Amino acid sequence: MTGSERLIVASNRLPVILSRSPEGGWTFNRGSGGLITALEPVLREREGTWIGWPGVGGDELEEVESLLDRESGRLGYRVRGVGLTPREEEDFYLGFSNQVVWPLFHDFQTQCNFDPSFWQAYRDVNRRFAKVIGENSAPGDFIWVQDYHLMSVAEELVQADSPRRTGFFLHIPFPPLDLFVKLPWRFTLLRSLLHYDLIGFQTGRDRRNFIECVRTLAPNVQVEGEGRVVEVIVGKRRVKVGAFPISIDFDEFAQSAASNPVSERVARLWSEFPGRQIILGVDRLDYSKGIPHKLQGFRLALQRYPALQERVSLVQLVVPSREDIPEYYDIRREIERLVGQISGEFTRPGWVPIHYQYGSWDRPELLAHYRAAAVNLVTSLKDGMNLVAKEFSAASLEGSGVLILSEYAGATAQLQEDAILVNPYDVEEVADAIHRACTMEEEERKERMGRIREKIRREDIFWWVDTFLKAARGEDLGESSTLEIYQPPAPPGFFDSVATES
Ligand code: ADQ
Repeated sequence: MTGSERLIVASNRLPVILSRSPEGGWTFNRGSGGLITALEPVLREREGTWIGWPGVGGDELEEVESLLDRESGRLGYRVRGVGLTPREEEDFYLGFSNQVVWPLFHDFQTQCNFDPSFWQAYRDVNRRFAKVIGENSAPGDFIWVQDYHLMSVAEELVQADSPRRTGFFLHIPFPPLDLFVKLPWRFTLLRSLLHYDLIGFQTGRDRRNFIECVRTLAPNVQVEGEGRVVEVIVGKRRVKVGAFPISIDFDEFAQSAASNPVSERVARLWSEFPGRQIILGVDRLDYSKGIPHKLQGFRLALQRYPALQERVSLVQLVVPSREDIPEYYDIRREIERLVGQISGEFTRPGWVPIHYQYGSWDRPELLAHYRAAAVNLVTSLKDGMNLVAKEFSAASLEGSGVLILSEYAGATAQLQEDAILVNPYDVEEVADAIHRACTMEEEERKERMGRIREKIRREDIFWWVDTFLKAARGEDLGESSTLEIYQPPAPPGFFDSVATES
C-alpha cells in the first residue's frame, strides 16, 4: 500500500446507526469515540469506504441504501451496509462473538457457550462482509478489518476470489495457548487469521500469546525480526504481526475538559462532595471489568482505614451493555447487591459511601467526572486496553488525579511505572491501593500524572492509526517501550530463602 491508495475499513458496526422512528421512517444516530475520530480524516483523504452493520436486517438494506449514500456525501467518505437478520444478531453477534470469543479471549472459559450454530452464523456473516468488501473495493485497495467479530474476513475474501491486501486489529486480548486450544474451531480460526497480511494486537503479551498458538498449532512456523512488528512465516505466507496500543484523541479530551460547560459541572461536583475525594469508576456492564472486585476492595478500604470514612466517596457509573445475555444480567444483580450491602453498612447522615448509577452520562458529564475525581479505580480482570484510564488522565487538568490500574488491563504495559497497579483478585491489595492513592502527597500525584499524560499525549489515537498503516506499508516504525510485558515483581529478597544452597 502506498500513502495514497484507497482505504476500506470494516467493522461490525458502522459509524452511523439507523433505527426506525415511531412514524415509520428512519433515524440516524452518529457513533462517537476515538476510533471514528481517528479514521474519518484518513478515509476522507483516501477516497475511503467504511463497511459495517447499520443496525438493520438484510431485507431492509435496500430501503436504506439511498439514505446511506446521502449520508456518505455528508461524511466525505462512503458508508456501505451489511444487513443482519434477527437470527444472525442472536447467533453471530450475541452468540459466537459475545458468548464464545469474548469470554474465551478474556480468560472466562467457563462462560463460553460453544454452540455449533453460533459458529455457522459467524462464518456466514463473515462471508457476507467479504462479499460486500469485494464488491466495493479493487485489488490495489487496503482493507483494514476491526475486531473480533470479523476474524475470518480475509480468508473469505480469498475464497470468494477477491484477494486483497488486508490488515486486522484485535481490540480485545488474545488468550494464552492453553485457553485458545479449548475452542472447538481453533485450527480454522487460526488459519483464518493467517490470511491477513498484518495482524495488530494491543500489547506485546497478546502478540506473544498469538505467536505461541501459531508456533504450536501450525506446521513449520518461523518468526523473523524484532521490535514492534515481526514476521510469522507459515509455508509460503509471511504475516506481519505487531503490537499497537490503541489510544484516545488526547488534545480533544484535554481541551473539552477545560471548556466552560465542563468547568461549571466540575465546580458543581466539588460543591456536592465538600472536602471529600471522589474515587471514580466508569465501566461498561461486563464481567471482565471486575466491578464486584472493585466494590469489595472499596468496602475493605473503609473497614481497614476508618479515617477514609466521610472523606471519600466512590462514584460508580455502569453503562448498560449486552443485557440480552444472562451472564450480564447476573453480574448486574451481583453489583447492585454489593452496593446495597456497602451502603447499608456505612452510610450515615451527610455521607453516602457509594453513588452508583446504572445508565449513561452525556459527554460533558463524563468529562466533568473525570476532571473532578481524585482517583480513577480500574479493576478489570482482563481488558484489551481500557480507554477510560486514558480518558481520565487526559481530562485530569489539575494534574493531581491518581490512577489505580489493574495489572490485567492492556494499558498497564504503557503506564506501569506511574499508575498504582493492583491485582483485582487481591482484595487487600485493592484496599491498600485506595488508601495509598487517597493519602498521596500532591507533589507525587502531580509527578506521576504528568508522566502518564505525556505518554498518552505522545502515543495518541492519531499515532495509533499512523503506526498501523505504516506497518502495513512495511515502513520503519522506530523505537518504543510499549512492548514490555508486565509481570508482577516479587518484593526485594523475597526468594532469598529458596535460593540459599542447603
Ligand atoms: P470497552 O470494553 O468498551 O472497549 P473501554 O476501552 O474502557 O472499554 O472503552 C469504553 C468507552 O466507552 C470509552 O471510550 C468511554 O468514553 C465510553 N463511555 C464511557 N461511558 C460512557 C457513556 N456514559 N456514554 C457513552 N460512552 C461512554 C473495547 C475493549 C477495550 C479497548 C477498547 C478500544 O474491551 O479493552 O480498550 O475496545 O480498543
